[in-house]
Amino acid sequence: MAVETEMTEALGAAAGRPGEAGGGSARERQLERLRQRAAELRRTVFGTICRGGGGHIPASLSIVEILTVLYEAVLRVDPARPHDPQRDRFILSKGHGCVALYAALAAKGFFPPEQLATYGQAGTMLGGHPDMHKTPGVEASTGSLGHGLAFGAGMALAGKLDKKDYRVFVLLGDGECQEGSVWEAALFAAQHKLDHLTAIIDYNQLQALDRLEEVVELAPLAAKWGAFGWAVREVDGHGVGELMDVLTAAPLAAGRPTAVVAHTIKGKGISFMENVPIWHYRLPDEQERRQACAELGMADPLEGGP
Ligand SMILES: Cc1ncc(C[n+]2csc(CCOP(=O)(O)OP(=O)(O)O)c2C)c(N)n1
Ligand SMILES: [Mg+2]
Repeated sequence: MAVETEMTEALGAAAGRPGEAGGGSARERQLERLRQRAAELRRTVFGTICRGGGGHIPASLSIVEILTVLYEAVLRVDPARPHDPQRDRFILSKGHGCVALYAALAAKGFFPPEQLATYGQAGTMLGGHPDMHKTPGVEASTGSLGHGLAFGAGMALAGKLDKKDYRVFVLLGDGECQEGSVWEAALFAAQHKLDHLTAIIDYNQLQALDRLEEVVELAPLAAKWGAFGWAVREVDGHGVGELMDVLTAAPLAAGRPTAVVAHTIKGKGISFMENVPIWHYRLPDEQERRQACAELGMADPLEGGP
């Protein structure tokens, strides 16, 4: 199966085994392919939101590499069998970043990429937040922050009780980690030794229209997950090699859930949006759109671009 081949290659490359993966150069080729896929995803996100007439551009751009690595090199999922009981599960707990998820699911083959053009239109299956009852490949309906980790912990517990070896990955926002329900789920997962559960935290230091430190500071965030009994690793959330290494290695410790604190930049890839809170839910005007397109290397989506 293609997914397994990619997994084997990823693991072999991560371990630097010559022969199996062709050594460092095979790894570098794979990383370059992932970078290109991430760049494509970024363009798709921007084009889809501009055409759809609204959405969370910076929140989606923040998680592009994480989703690319997950869907291209980590998750054992098969679009032909979306309900396979053995499949890995992915939950986008920060549901407002859904356009990046839709783009990743379309690229993986869960639905035709042409469906992305329906985003923002009446009756679309691709709403402003993910809906598991409408969109193939979406495992949990999210958007109300603070619930994805509990969903994921339940799935991981079910897998453990059923003696299945699927893994569950949950992507959370850092502002979302101010919700008490996140920490209840974290306690629960550690208590039940859910080592098939991995939380990835999009640590971009912004929450909607403000900075974390101005609202409720979370630092030291990695230490907090550690104190809750999780095995923790901090990575560059835009570094595909680091992401692939840690996500293919999970669980990092037997009997403990894994937390990956991913340092990211909200709005990554569009210079005037990077780290600028006002862009949380805002569309660029014509001049801004042209500049963004030039930076992303794409044609203007309102004039026929991707
Ligand atoms: C329970 C709940 N409260 C408030 C909101 C409104 N809201 C949408 S996005 C967002 C910011 C969340 O911050 P973070 O998790 O850091 O996501 P980022 O802004 O970095 O994408 C908020 C408060 C929500 N969706 N759900
Ligand atoms: Mg944030």
